Amino acid sequence: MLVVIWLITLVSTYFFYTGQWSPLPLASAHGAAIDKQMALTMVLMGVVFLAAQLGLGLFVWKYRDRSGAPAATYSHGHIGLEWTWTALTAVLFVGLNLMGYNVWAANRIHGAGPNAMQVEVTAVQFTWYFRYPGPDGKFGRVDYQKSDASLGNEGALGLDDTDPASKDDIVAGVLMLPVNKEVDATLRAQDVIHNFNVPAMRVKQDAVPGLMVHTHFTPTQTGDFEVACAELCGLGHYKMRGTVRVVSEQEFNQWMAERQAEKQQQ
Ligand SMILES: [Cu+2]
Repeated sequence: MLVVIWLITLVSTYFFYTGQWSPLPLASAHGAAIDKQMALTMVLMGVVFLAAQLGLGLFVWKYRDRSGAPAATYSHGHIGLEWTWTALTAVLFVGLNLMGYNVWAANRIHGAGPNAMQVEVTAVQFTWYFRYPGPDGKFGRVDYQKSDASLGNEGALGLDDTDPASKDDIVAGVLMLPVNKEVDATLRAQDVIHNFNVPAMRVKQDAVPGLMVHTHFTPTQTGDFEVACAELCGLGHYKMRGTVRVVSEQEFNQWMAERQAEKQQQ
């Protein structure tokens, strides 16, 4: 028993220690603070975990059944010890909470900056649509009664083409973003609760039907990054993946100009 407990403890600690269970390489600006807070939590909790599990193994071994051992007696505990570890746990939890508050507030309580690029992210069983407001900076109206999944993109969102603001809206299946530019994403869901999770960017936010939920981040690396739905949303949840493609500003502007040209030809 001692061997099993220690083995599980030491092997799992080893994987964390060597970084094999670490998050993906960071690709966003705000993520550094999250990673720092996470690392601190893992180290503190790791020490507690190691001490508790190694101690458990030790006691299992020390008090194993032996012939001639004295009969077991019931212990009423030790008030001093109880107080000590309850207080230490409280200090640890409250302390980590206070330290993490600024990290949380920067992303969840304070909104995006005034120059952030507006993008709308719509989650629907089991895919993602990304909409850009176009040169007018305004998203056109969407009408769920007009939405038809078989049409894809604009049709799937139910974009109302009688609304002038919708004339220059671009809808894409891949989230194209320019590097080093803050993004203010408005999350929507058409059916059930989904979750817009970009692990490499440390972005994870629920998309809730009937709500416009904002989240903001700044990509710092170019390349393709996975979007995963992180809320169990039905049978196809496992394949509800998307892509964030981060490119140079110039490439982004060119892509956007091409989409606009296509749109205006329609
Ligand atoms: Cu989903």
